[in-house]
Amino acid sequence: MDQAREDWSPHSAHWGAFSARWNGATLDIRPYEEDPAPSSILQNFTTAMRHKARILRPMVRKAWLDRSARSERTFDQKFVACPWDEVLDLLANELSRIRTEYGAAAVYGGSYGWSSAGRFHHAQSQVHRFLNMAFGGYVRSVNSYSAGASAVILPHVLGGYEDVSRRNVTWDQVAEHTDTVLAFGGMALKNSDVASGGISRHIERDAMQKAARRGAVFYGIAPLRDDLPEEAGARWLPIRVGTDVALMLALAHTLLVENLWDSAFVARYCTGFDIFERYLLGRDDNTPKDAAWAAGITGIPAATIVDLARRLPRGRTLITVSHSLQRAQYGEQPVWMGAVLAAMLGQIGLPGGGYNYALGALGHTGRRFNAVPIPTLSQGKNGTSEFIPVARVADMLLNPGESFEYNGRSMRYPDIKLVYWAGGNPFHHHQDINRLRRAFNVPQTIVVHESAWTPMAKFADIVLPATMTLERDDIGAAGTDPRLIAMRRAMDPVGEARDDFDIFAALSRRLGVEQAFTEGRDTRQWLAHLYEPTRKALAEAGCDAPDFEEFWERGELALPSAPDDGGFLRAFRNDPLNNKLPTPSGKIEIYSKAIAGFGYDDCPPHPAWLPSTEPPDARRPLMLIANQPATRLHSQLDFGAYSQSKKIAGREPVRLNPVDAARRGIADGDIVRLFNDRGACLAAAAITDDVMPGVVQLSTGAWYDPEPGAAEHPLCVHGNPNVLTRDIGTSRIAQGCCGQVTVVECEKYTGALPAIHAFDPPEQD
Ligand code: PGD
Repeated sequence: MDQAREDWSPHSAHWGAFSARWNGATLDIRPYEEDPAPSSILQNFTTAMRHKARILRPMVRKAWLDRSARSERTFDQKFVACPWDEVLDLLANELSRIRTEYGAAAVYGGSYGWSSAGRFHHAQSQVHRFLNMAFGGYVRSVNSYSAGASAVILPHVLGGYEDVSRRNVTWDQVAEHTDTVLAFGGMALKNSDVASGGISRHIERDAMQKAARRGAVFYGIAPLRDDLPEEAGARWLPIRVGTDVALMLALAHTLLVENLWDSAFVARYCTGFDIFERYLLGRDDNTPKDAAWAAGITGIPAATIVDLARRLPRGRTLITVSHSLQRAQYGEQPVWMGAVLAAMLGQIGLPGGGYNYALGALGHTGRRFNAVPIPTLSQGKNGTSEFIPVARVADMLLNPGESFEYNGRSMRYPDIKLVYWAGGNPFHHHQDINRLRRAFNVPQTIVVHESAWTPMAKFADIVLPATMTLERDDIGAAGTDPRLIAMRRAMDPVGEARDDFDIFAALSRRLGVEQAFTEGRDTRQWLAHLYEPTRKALAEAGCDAPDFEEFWERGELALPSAPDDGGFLRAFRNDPLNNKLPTPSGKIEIYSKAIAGFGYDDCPPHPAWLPSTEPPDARRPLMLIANQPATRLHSQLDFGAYSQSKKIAGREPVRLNPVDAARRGIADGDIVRLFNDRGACLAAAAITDDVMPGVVQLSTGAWYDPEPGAAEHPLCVHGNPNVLTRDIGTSRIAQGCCGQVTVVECEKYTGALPAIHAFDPPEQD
């Protein structure tokens, strides 16, 4: 056991800056003192560092080593420990074989995942850099599981994604100017607790409270009451899952027919309203999208919709649409329609008004950008042009050579022989895990760097133990956070764990590209090198700009913020002729000729109501919301103290309404089985009227724990909702992930309770 330490080490995680000190048994955590609302997720670190789930040494799947007898990968096969030198030789040979036999386009290095906050030991950047230098490239992925649909549709409609979500309305503007916030999908604090690269101050709670005290009214349009924090004093409008577009259309319809819309704004700044207007009024389909029509779809009374519409033009109104709405089939539609509704209100570009897609989705949004660059590791040049939209990974592996559509292009899936993953957990993040398991049985070899025995590590062939963030030095920084943090190592690496960088440096040596990969620098020299552009920019701006050693000694550095100028939407509003939007028309596209040209019936050329092709029915009557967890980031540190403290008898809680619970004879704390045609999992019932009737909510991130045995659809005994979700693209335009919602049934589990093995290491030979 490591010796207790006296010193506190400054550090940072995606969920906040903090200091840490090893007390000989656990880690003491002290949140960053200037943070007004530190995240409880920090407490996961306390017990995590020496947990049994940590990977202690390199391991190789026995069945993979014994190639002649290679069987299907399963989660209960044995692993063999392998010394570092041997495993690196083995892997270097395997990489060379794949490159010689199949070329770089046979390697999937998409390796999606959040990994840890440091800007140098960022696992995804490291693996991409390595594959570019050592392999001539790899098949990459584009977009994210967070914003798969919006990242594609928003550039068509408003000419950008970053500028609409991050460089737009700030929390200061909301606190000062906004009168009404219409939050589709809410703005839950558990989401803004997190910002990739780190965050020194969580400001959202106080900003919402300040606005509410000034008289601003927040409407939480969501199936869950707590999608907005108590401090917002919100009016909750429970809405049937996946029907927000119908409500938005009805609001637009009322604005139009009661002449409450800003026709001058639409005429000056938008294109295509006339075509959309025909749809809204039902000129061609005899279905006016009015409040009565929407009431039948959304479950919100028509009078409530009309009253809400009448309120919107009074005062400063901000429309927000959360990521969750677009992580569903046809997820492009609410993102587009939110912009159209805001355009009809004519406030886009005004302080605290208009449209801010995904405000509050992360701690990056609603803030000013830094006026200086932050450290970034160059990933080199990818010599392979092939890519997939990130959530199509199982499709790709299962269907090599098959064609698919993406954003107006017809493309083909590559034939993948080797998968290299570092810093992500697809058996947490991907949909329809039973299908994913089949897909990950296709490649010849799977390599994973991990710090813990996640299900992805247990499904790999070669598993290399990576250090956890607190076991190495790094720099924490985000483009919208005013602090650069010296992330000092707080303890020694567990077992034989190595930094991802050191693993890739050793592999590069074997492959003859060490100099290209390391550029002759060790970690400390890299940190100083990456720090330099920030220091230089600070000096040029006349700010405090210490050299690297001094910054490291101090532990943090203040970064100046750029002005709160409203971004390109404000500039466009102020001068639309000289500051055209980067759309084909230079305006807000209510109708898109480009999208019309794609001819996709699952993404028409103006926003429209497209009902899900898998609605609830008598067999699967409940809508499951599989949202982001409040007790951890995704699946990271699910074995940590805070995440564990919120489980019920070790299983993930599923929240359901008392009406649905009573109908099924389920009591608080009962173990229940959630199921549909794709799979089943156990979870523990938490009964609450914060969840509307007809809805159950099970957050993502409980590590997949299949009951042992050969079943094709094994029961996950721990509570991973992705055994239930649908693995389809949002539409042909974006092919985003649809993990947020699915139909299920829920019953009290009466069988013998299977033990939870999610955090046990695999058996060793
Ligand atoms: P994490 O749990 O953050 O999930 O998916 P993602 O794969 O990012 O996984 C990160 C992994 O990196 C962890 O296993 C951690 O141990 C490992 N790691 C951390 N630091 C290091 C390091 O330094 N080196 C190495 N080698 N490994 C490291 C998140 C994804 O899930 C996202 S972003 C979203 S938005 C989606 N959300 C949903 C959803 O809402 N609903 C469903 N059903 N599904 C989703 N999936 C998506």
